[in-house]
Amino acid sequence: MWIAESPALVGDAKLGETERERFLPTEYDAKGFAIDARGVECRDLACPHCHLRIPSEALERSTVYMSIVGAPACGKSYYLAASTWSLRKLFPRRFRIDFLDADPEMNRKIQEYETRAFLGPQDEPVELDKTEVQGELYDAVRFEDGIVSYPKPFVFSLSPSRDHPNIDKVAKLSKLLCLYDNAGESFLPARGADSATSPTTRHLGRSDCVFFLFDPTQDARFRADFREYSSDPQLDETNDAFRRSPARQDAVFEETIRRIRASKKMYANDRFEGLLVVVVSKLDVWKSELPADDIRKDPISVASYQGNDYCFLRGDKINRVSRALRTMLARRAPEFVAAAEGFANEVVYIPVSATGCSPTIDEETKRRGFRPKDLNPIWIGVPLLYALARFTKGLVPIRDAEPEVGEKFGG
Ligand SMILES: Nc1nc2c(ncn2[C@@H]2O[C@H](COP(=O)(O)OP(=O)(O)OP(=O)(O)O)[C@@H](O)[C@H]2O)c(=O)[nH]1
Ligand SMILES: [Mg+2]
Repeated sequence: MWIAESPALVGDAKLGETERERFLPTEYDAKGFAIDARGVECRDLACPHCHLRIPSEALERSTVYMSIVGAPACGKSYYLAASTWSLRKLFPRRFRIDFLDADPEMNRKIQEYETRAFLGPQDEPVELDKTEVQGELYDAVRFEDGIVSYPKPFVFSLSPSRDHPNIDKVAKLSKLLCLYDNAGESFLPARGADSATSPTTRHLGRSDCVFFLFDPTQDARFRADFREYSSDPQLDETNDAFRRSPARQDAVFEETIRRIRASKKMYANDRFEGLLVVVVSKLDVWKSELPADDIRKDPISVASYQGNDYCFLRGDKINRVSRALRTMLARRAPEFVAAAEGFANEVVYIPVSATGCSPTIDEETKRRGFRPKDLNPIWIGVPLLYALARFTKGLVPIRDAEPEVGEKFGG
């Protein structure tokens, strides 16, 4: 459907009286854009089912859905904000990929997260709010049978820049990337956490890739060991200033598997065909568990081809860290590793820190959080880069070694 442009055409049966009118056009201009009942050319599109706005590029490009899953307070919102903020720089600068908001209005909340965490007064601690299960991150749609509350998606458009090595395949390589920031409560095994009237996590059924955020600081077995060398306040058993999940992370993971199985209509012996990335968060707290040299820098190398420098992901470095991280997890949470590998054919373990440092409390103002000037994320873009390298062959190059001099780049 199209969204009327003329200010006189307001009101929609599903979205309410203040929304602009949705309509099926009968008249178009020479470029194929609809003309509304008042003769005004329209630009915006809406879904014919729920009437919510969709980015116009959705008609021309395929969409890759990726789900970010995890218990309350495991670091999902921080992960999302820090990774999109870092990829906005990394994609154009190093990978020659344009990474833009497909619709700035739809991505407003994520821009707010980024601004708040990274661009505010540099010396004052700030904290991102807990994600709520209702409110501005949801759209209410009135159907005949009742009101359904949909989580708002964040949509990014990805396309090779003019100097990308595979620019000749621009139509095939350009994608929309759709992500959601759910509240951890929506993933808990509780009645009503996800339902037909509140389909908060149904994106799981669509996802090609699931990022399960495992936060070791939420597990007493890890906390006990980490306390020996880290003073992060989240490790302190007596400090109740920091939120903790009411459910164990393996229970959240089991519930996630159950929902994916149900919505993808999988049989008991079927395995998940997509990619499961176990993103192990808050790496700044426990980085001494991994070889320092392996995580000091992003696993990205540069190669020269026909006089230009191109960046590519180092699959071998990511796999090496994944193996070390798997060992570290299996020692303390073997049930989680077994469940992950029993569910998906392909599992990769990637450590990240969204902040690079621990939260602090300002002595004077008593404000809690992170000072923007102290933020220094570690490996934060890697899970998304890796997933994109897997799903859009040729957009983000990945290799297991430096290429030979003059070897054709890309592919
Ligand atoms: N040390 C450290 N702490 C972090 C990091 N990321 C997040 N935190 C802490 O973890 C808390 C929870 O992070 P959020 O991103 O809000 O967690 P969430 O998963 O979005 O939580 P819900 O919205 O309740 O589902 C934050 O307030 C931070 O104090 C990190 O990279 N390192
Ligand atoms: Mg959140």
